[in-house]
Amino acid sequence: MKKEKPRIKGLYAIVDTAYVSFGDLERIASLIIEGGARLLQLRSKGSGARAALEACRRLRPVTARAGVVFIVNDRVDVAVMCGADGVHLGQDDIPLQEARKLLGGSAVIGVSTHNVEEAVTAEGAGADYISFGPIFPTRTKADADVIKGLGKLREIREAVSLPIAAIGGITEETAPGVLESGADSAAIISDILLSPDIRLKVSSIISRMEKVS
Ligand code: TZP
Ligand code: MG
Repeated sequence: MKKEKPRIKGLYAIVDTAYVSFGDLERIASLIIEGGARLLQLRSKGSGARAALEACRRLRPVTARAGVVFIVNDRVDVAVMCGADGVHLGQDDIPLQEARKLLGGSAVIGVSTHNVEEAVTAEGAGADYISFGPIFPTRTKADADVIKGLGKLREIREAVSLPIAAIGGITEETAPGVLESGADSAAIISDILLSPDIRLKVSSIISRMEKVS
């Protein structure tokens, strides 16, 4: 029987090597998974393809054992080589259609969007989900677009029907409001990775999100 494609929904945890050293990736990913996350992305900006591949090859078994969807940021080549479930593409990365040819129809492909036009284009091109943000101010992404707020998120919700992962400055406290404004998922980096108790933080975020979804 054909495996159903995972749908992007709930907490989308991102492990970012700006906050986690390469040697600590598996331990942190395991805590996030123990906290209940079902979606995990590796984001390793500027690390070099070889280090990213090595990191993904270590994280793939950790996520696979737990049945957690594993998505690689930016790099289609690394996603193919490590057998990830999918890739997340920025507006300047390889076009979605090309990524689809390399990864196949069953891969989950997400695209970063910042306005209605990009969201509609990504949907038309066959994205499985879009991210939209930054919703709130963030210190994680230096070159982040202007802050969108929840009002713009509602506009995106009106414009497309594919799953939306809101991103940027989202915390345990603000994640429920993001869902109430039309997002299917909240992508979170620093509120998780800077927490002194990552497992508890993840489970608290999830239980708050479950109350509104
Ligand atoms: N894209 C838009 S904002 C952002 C990315 C990758 C950073 C989100 O990180 P944080 O720490 O959850 O604000
Ligand atoms: Mg990118």
